[in-house]
Amino acid sequence: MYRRKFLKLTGMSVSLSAIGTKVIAKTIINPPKQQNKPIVISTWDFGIAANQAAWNILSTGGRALDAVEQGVWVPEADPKNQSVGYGGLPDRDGFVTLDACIMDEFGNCGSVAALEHIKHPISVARKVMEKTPHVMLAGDGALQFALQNGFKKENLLTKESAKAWEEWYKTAKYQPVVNIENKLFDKVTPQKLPGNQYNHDTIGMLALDSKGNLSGACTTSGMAYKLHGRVGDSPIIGAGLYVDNEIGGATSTGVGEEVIRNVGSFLVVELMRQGYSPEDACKEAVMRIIKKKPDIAKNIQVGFLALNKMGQYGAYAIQKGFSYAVCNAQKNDLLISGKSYY
Ligand code: SD4
Repeated sequence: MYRRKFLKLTGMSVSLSAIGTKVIAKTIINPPKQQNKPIVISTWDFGIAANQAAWNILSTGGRALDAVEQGVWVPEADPKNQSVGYGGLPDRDGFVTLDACIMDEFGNCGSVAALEHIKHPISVARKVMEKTPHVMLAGDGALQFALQNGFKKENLLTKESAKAWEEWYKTAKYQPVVNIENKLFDKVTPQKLPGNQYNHDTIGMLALDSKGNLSGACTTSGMAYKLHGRVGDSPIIGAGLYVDNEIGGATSTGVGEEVIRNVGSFLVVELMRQGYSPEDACKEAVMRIIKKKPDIAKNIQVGFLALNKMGQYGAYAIQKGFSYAVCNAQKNDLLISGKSYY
C-alpha cells in the first residue's frame, strides 16, 4: 500500500522523516507501461562484446541465466583481458585466483572464490548452484569440484600477465591506482603502463529475457597483486551481485572491500524496491560508501550498475569514467559513460 503511494509520486523528491533518518528519494520518472525486454547490460567497455554473446541467446527467446553465463564467457576467455578469467593478473605470489557468482530468477545462486586453473569460473559457479545444496565453494575445494564435473585444468597465467607481475614484484607495492578505469576508458593498453597500474576490473552482467525474467553474473580475477587467499566482493551474493526477480538486479565493480562492507548490490536492489530508479539506487549506494569512509573513497573507484524489472537501467560510480554497455533490439552494443560523484 505504502509502496504504491510512493510510486505514484513520480518525479518528486520525498522526505522519509517518518522512519527516523531523513532520506531524499527520487522515484522513477515516467515508468514505462511495458517492460523493455529483452535487454542485457554489463560493466566496462569489454561489456560490448560480452553483451553481443548474451544477445544471441536473448534475441532468440533464450533464458536470461544462459545469456549472462555465455555473455561473461567472452572476457573470461580473452587472454588480453587482464582482469577477468584467463590472462588475469595474479596475486602477489604469482597465482591467478578467480572469483565468480551467478543468480537466477528463482533466487538460486552459486559462487566460487579463489578458484585456480579453471578458465570459466562462472560455469563452475552455475554448477555449484545447480548440482549442490551449497551456494559457495572456495579454493582447493572449488577446484576439486570443478575437476570432478569435467572442467579442464589449465594454466591461466599468460606471458603478459607474468611479465607485469615480475615488474610489479620489483617494488611489490600494493596500491590500487586511483581511477584506473578512466585509463581503461581512454583505451590505454595495460602493456603501456608500469607494473601495478592495471589492478582491477570486473565484468558484472544483468539480463531481462523475453519472458520478463532476470538473472545476473559477475566474474573477475580480483584485485591484482592481492594477498594470496583474498576474496573480493564479486563472488559474494549481495555484495558483487544480487537479483530479485520481483524488483531488479545490481552488480558492482571496483574495490571490493568497500562493496562488501556495505552489502552494495543487495542495497541497490532494496532501494529499487522502495521506488528508487536504478541510477538513484546506485547513487545512494555509492553515497553510503563515501559517507562512511570519505578519506578512503576519495582514492578508490567503486561503481554500481542496476537493471529493474521494467528493463530500466542506470549506473553510478565514485570516480568518473565508469563505462557500461547496453544491448537491446534498438541499440546494439552502445557504450555509455556512467555518472559519478567526483
Ligand atoms: C574485487 N571488485 O576483487 C573486484 C575487482 C573489480 O573493478 O571489480 N575491479 O574487489
